[in-house]
Amino acid sequence: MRFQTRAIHVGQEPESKTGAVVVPIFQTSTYAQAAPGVHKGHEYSRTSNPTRDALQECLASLESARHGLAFASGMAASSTLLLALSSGDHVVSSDDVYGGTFRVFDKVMRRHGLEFTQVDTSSIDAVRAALRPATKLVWVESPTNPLLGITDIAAVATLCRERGITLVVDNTFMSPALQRPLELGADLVLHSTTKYIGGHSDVVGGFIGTNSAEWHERLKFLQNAAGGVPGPFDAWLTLRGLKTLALRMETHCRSALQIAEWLSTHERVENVLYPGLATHPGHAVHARQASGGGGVISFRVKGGLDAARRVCSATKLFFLAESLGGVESLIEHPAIMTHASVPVEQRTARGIGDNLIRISVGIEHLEDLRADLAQALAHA
Ligand code: P1T
Repeated sequence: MRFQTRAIHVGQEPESKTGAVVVPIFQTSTYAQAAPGVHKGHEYSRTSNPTRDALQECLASLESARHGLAFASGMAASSTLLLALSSGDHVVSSDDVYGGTFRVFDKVMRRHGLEFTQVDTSSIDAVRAALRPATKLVWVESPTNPLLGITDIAAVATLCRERGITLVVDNTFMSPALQRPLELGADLVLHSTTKYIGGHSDVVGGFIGTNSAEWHERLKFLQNAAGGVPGPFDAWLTLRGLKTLALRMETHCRSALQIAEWLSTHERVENVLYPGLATHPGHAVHARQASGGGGVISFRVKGGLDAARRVCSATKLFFLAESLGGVESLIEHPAIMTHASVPVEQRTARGIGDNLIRISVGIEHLEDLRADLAQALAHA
């Protein structure tokens, strides 16, 4: 079955008792047993729930993964993965990652003895140079949040395989409709399903997929032991979102490319970061490993913080809000909003300056979106 068909059918057989064609919301915390230990496959909903099972099976299939685990949020997925490491283990990650990911590295896991080195993973030499005997995990976002940097996933996967290191790719910005890291050699694929997968800005969730039975068993144990699971209704909303993922991504990509091209010629714009543009330094690698530029664009306005603040406050259709990947367009200021947890010196060194704006291009009509940005940029 092709991707679009699997999105609608895998894990979603009509319900056996009634024939309901939509997986029901099994809103239950526990399951009756016939005798102690004798049950129908479910004991307690932290451990497993049929609605969550359907989501895990379907999303695993879309990521070309044999196994999938759903979590209460993207950060719950990330934290659970990090719990698989031990004190003294070392992690190499992209230097540009979601602010919350940086925060859990720096402010939480470091206290528990994990060590982190952040490098520009678009350079394979930089990744190689950062590896240590204690390196257990390489953590890549491609494209990165918020600067849309691109990493050659297959090249990093080869390096990791040679050294026996696990590679995890946070695929949130692409979704499996555009990029499937396991097919490129990654060991684990991670998502904030809050974004494109849920797709409607009405649910928070996370996911990890893998083809390694060993990693799956470790993470499944930790999913239950640490308990960061999604409720049945959240799993159901996410599964509903998946059904239209491929359709939505086509529009996100088409509109974002047009807006990125238009912004590149705008007099109030200093530069545009979008991997779908031929001028992006990672464009060739991105085009090889993904089938579209996605819906997120970052750009720098001329005039500094005040100008950026005015633009962000002036859009009407682009809501000023954190997050991305929903049907509605969003605009945000990374330095003040999503990446405030990154110390200012690090932000500045990486290029997350006060004039950087990030937009998530939704599926509204392109001309309405362009007109909204045009009137907002007039305030810059
Ligand atoms: O918000 P949550 O579902 O916990 O997911 C965290 C997360 C993980 N990975 C990436 C690449 C992300 O972008 C996020 C969340 N990001 C935002 C909320 C944001 O506005 O960038």
